[in-house]
Amino acid sequence: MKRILTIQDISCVGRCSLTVALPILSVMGLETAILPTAVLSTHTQFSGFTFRDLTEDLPAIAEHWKKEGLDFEAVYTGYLGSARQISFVSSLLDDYAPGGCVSIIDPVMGDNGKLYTGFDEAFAEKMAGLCGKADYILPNLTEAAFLLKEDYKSGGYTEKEIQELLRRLASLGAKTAVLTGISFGDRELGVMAYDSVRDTFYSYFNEKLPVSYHGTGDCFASCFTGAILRGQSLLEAMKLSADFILACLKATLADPCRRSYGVNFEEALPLLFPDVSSRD
Ligand code: PXL
Repeated sequence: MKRILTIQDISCVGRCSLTVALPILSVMGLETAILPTAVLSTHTQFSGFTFRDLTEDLPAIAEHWKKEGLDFEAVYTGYLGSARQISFVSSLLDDYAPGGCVSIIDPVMGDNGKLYTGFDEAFAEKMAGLCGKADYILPNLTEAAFLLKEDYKSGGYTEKEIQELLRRLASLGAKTAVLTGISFGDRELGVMAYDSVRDTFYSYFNEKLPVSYHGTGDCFASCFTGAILRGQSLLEAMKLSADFILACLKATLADPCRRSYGVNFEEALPLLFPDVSSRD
C-alpha cells in the first residue's frame, strides 16, 4: 500500500480540505498521513469562523517523522494558511524529493475571480514559487490568473488560449499543469492539462450542470491525487476526477434536504473503489 502525505487545514464543518481528502484517498486504497495546517470551525466562506494556526507545530511534527525514518511516496497540498506555511512546505518537498516523492500542489486561493478571505497578491506570488517545484499543479482559472499575475477572465476563451495559459503555468516550473473549471460553451465543463515533459495537451469534458458548489476543487484534487498514485495515466486521472465531480453534483442536486455547504461526495465514493474505476 502506498503512503501519501496530505497537507491542508481541518475545517471542522464544511466538507472541504482534510474532511474530504481523507475519505477519498482511503477509499482509493492509499494510506494517508495528514499534516493539518490550521483548525477552523468552518471554512472561510462562512462568517465568524474561528482559526487556530498550527504553523508553529509543523516543524516538530516533520522532525519526529524524520527521526522515525518515515517517508512518503507523494505529498499533496491544499489550503495553506500563510506565506510561512508555504515556505515550510517548500523545504519539506526539498527533503523528500531525493527519494522520488511525487508532489501535487493544489494552489487553493480563490474562485470566481476573487481571492478567499485572508489571502493577498504576496501570498499568490509565494504560492507561484511553490508551484514551480511541483510535479502536478491543479489551479482553477482564478488561481491561474493570480499565480501568473494576469487579469482574470471567467469565460469566452478559445482552446488555443487555454493551451497558452497552461504553457505559462508550466513555465512556473511545474512538470504538469492541470486547469479545472474550463468551459467553451453553456453545455460542457471540463479539465485541460499540459504535460511539459511530453509537450502534450490533454482535455476531458462532461455535461455542465447549472450549479456550482463549494468544495468541488478539493474533491477533484483528492481524487486526481489518488488516481495518479494508483498508477493511472494523466488522462485517466482527469477523467475519473471529472466523472467523480459530476456524480457528486448530481447526488447533491437530488438531495431534498441539501445543506448549504459542500457536495454530497459521500454518495459518489463507490465510483472510486479500485475494482470499479479500473474496469473501464
Ligand atoms: O475548499 C477550499 C478551502 C479549504 N479550506 C478552507 C477554505 C477553503 C475555501 O474557502 O476556506 C479553510
